[in-house]
Amino acid sequence: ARKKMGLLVMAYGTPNKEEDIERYYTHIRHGRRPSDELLEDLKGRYKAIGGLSPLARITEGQAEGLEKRLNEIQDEIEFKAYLGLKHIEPFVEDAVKQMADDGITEAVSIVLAPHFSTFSVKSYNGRAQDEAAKYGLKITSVESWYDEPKFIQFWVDELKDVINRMTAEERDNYALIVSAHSLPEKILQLGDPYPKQLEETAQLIAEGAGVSNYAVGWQSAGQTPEPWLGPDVQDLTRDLYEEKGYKAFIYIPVGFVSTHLEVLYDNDYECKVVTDEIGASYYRPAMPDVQPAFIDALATIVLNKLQG
Ligand code: FEC
Repeated sequence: ARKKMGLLVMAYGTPNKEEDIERYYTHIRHGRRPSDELLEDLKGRYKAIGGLSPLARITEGQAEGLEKRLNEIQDEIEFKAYLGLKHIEPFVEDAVKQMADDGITEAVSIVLAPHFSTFSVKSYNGRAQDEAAKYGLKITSVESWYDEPKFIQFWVDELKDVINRMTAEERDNYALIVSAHSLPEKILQLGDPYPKQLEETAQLIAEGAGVSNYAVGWQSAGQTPEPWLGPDVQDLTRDLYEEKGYKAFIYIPVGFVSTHLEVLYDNDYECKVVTDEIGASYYRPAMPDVQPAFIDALATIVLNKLQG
């Protein structure tokens, strides 16, 4: 018989209904309730993308798809997926407890975000390990997977598709902007690998697609007075345009893997406001979501972790 193993899939989470927005935002802010103004602003952004985010459905599809793919490509282990979210139910802790209740003693975990940071992946993994320790459950955690060749190839193929769709004039004169969620600049003093991993991801994708005109930027920075990693993707677009007069911009928000608020609003709305203003075309390839090539990349990452 196949050996049973838990597959803990962790992701950010999103409000499931409008009434969830306040407590979700409060959780993101470590328990500090947002001001009415900040809350209204966030509600307005969800409204602008059609009410709520498609993230919940996509995350579930990714977890299901990954479980299915893993059980398809090998026959030693039977994986059972559990979804654990950072900021809403089912929380990471809920998922770990459920695994223990189901009699699982060994699990592998992966965060649906490619780059390691003390603020992101480390906190997901820490919460999972703390909870697992209560039940003597052993979890092997993937730490980062941005450089998995199948993942890079996924974006190379998407990028080439977009370039093929461009007009000849745009193809001669465009820039690629590769971005991730900004974090407070203080991570740099902690020696956090996050910025370097983003830089490396951008380089691998650009090289793979034969693109030399690319830049790395940051997006979706928080609303706090402390400095955040920059340049912001909107400012970067303007600066690149002023320097080179590009006719088109391609955005790859590679720090994310789903079509959610930060992509639908911060890229497809906010960056497009800038490209419209300067008269350049806006391109944003499809996100990985539940595309088979992406799910296969995730399965490879999980198996390599267990074999390594
Ligand atoms: O509903 C959706 O579609 C939600 C999508 C969503 C994703 C996401 C990913 C990341 N975040 C990261 C860090 C921060 C830091 C703050 C912060 C704030 C927000 C707010 C919303 C939000 N994030 Fe998020 N994030 C998503 C949504 N995030 C909403 C609150 C309003 C705002 O600031 O825009 C700042 C907290 C503070 O104020 O102190 C820091 C990182 C990721 C990517 C890695 C991951 O997915 O875990 C890093 C998706």
